[in-house]
Amino acid sequence: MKIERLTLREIGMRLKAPFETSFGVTQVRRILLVEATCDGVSGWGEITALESPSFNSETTDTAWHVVSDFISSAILGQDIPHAADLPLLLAGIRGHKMAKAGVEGALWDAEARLNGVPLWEMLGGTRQEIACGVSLGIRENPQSLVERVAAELSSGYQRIKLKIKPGKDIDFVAAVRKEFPNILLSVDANSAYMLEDAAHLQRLDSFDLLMIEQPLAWDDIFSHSLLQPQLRTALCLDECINHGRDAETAIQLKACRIINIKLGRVGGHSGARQVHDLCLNNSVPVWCGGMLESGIGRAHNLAMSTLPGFSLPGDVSASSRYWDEDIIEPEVEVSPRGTISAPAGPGIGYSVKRDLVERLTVRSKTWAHSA
Ligand code: OSB
Ligand code: MG
Repeated sequence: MKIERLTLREIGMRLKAPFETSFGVTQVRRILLVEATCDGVSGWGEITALESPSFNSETTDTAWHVVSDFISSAILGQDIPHAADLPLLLAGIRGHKMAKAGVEGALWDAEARLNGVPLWEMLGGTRQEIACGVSLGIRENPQSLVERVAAELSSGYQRIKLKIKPGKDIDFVAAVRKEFPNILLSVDANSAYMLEDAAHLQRLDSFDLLMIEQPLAWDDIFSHSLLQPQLRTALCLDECINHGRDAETAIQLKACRIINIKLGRVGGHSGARQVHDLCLNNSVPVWCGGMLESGIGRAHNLAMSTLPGFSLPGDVSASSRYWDEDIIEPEVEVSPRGTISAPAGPGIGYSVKRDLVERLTVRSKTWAHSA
């Protein structure tokens, strides 16, 4: 498949409500979309970097720079057998996994469309529908969090994840657990604690949580391996896992018992499959994380979540929880049972609303191979 044309664009999308994590509040997303044309067919990908380097070291602007100044020239006019071969072309560019993942996503969509098959099937997906959970931002007080949880449960979501940080943790989790004794409940600290907080984190053991996600530093697997034996609750790593080797390290060190896979963080579908396969072989459950994506990123997350190792509900939820109007048709919808069906159409299985994308576009650049 020949990579003939690449368009990079930045769109601005306003979240329905601000989303607060331990590292800050997000209200307006600056999202980069990638459209790649291969053998005359175009595919779409999303770059999931945030606006600031607060989750990992990438940002919307670093990804713009890396795609514009390095990735575009490395791939334009290249003929590769499969989208999965992209990492080889980009081996000379270190890091910048989210930038690479957005481009790889566009190639996977294009390849699946060229073959006339759904992306999820091409990836080796085995489930027709995926189990969905929600990630709830930090709230002002426990009572408003409990109300939010009640609303999500009544929509059918199968697992509730609460964002926590020091000072906004025990009371919030206790209130939710008291009101809902039997739900699947987890917490995500986004690296807000230190190993010295182990005794404090042990207090979470009494709430029968499914997992505690990424309590310690974003780049420190070793400290998690010292914390895990001090807790009854399973740890889950998010920020720490950037490729198969990190997953291997975490599993060998027993730094966690569950791994969250984010397409952007691990560099795209091929990196995600490596982490997935390794976890499956080691009986470590995985689930799909989210980065407040538009419908394009959401559709890629859905496709990935159909792989057999995704045995826990992920953070992939309905478009309407985030956006007044999403950029895909139909929007991502969740059944009353808290599931999303894998689409039957080719590629990501959703069509991109080009008019809306155009209206939301802040800047764009196109590279075409002439020959
Ligand atoms: O750590 O999972 C995270 C959002 C932005 C950055 C990091 C994270 C999150 C979420 C939201 O938890 C997941 C989503 O609903 O997209
Ligand atoms: Mg997380």
